[in-house]
Amino acid sequence: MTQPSSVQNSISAPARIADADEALSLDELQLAARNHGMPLEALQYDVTPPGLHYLLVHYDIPFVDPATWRLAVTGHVARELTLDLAALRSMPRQTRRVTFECAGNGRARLSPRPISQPWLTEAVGTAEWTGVPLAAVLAEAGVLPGAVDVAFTGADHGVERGVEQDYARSLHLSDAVDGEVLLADEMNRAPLPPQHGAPVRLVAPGWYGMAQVKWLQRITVMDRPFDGFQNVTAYRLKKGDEAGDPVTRILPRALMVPPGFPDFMSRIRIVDRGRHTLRGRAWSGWAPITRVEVSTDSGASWGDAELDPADPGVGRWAWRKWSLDWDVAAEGRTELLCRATDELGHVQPVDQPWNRQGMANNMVQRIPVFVRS
Ligand SMILES: Nc1nc2c(c(=O)[nH]1)N[C@H]1C(S)=C(S)[C@@H](COP(=O)(O)O)O[C@H]1N2
Ligand SMILES: [Mo]
Repeated sequence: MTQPSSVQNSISAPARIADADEALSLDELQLAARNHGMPLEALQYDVTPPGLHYLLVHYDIPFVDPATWRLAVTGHVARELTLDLAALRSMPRQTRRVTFECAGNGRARLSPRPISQPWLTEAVGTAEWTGVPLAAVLAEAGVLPGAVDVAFTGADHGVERGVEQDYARSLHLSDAVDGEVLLADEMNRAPLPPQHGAPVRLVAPGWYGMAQVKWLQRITVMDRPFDGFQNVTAYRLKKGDEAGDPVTRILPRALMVPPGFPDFMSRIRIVDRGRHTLRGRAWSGWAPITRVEVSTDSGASWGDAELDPADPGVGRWAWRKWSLDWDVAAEGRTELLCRATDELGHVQPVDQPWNRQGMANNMVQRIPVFVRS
């Protein structure tokens, strides 16, 4: 790559940590303006309405013509395949309702703040994805003995910390063929919109967003571990310069629809005295949600919310609805908190689980509220 050396230096620097009192920069604002969250009032919907699902794009949204698009299946397989959209769509299809969350969700609230896409807590959304199970396409190609990883490459291209690349991520073979992963060409029963990966993306239920490769053009079955940037350098849980553990499945999180109405600038909620039903959603990519607790006194005490019965028609990958009645007597300020627990016993922490890139941080949500008389 040829670059003026000043550009080269600034873009190849490792991800930076903000100084203690450092404000958000224009670079962070630029990312935040491109990559939007889901307004939390949209937690009311079972399936996030079009345009309200969060969005994250590392580079540019590539312009892909569905008529000339091809998917190559290559590498450690018996038969290399090249599929056009019609060929892919002619295979048996499935639909899954899946909650996605970006691994960087909550990053902007960390202290010190890792400098990257500055998410608050809104990097989430739920959609119905329709497509062909990845396992069926891999079976058609015939995975050879000795395969370990399957890499997925998108049509988007950029440079990240000095490394020029097509966006690519891998799954271990066992995760790729578990029957849950889809090659999806429809979102909410309509063709994928450009920003969500048209014409075809990967949908790996339960995994953080980085695994959901958009604008998919190549699937490479590998007989050695994939060592691409997004697996080996980005998306690692680390405190310093060590390699760190990979970011994988979504840790539990509960979010609440902010009650009352907001102050325009501070977003502080104004609530009247009396009875309110607090509502929200909770999810985990590891196991079903078993408990949601809510605090209405800034974390001093917790009560159990009621979980809506799980709908067997929906499957296990979508968020679960919860609610709790709140009788508000005292005027003044308080904070509302909520936290989820899953069947494996993962509980959301009240204190921040800090790491250098601000990944998989599922610290509880806090909603400042002013109760008026
Ligand atoms: N090709 C490609 N796929 C990608 C990305 C990307 O930048 N390029 N971003 C990933 C990340 S980090 C997230 S969180 C999800 C976001 O999916 P969405 O924008 O459809 O919500 O897409 C993933 N897939
Ligand atoms: Mo992400």
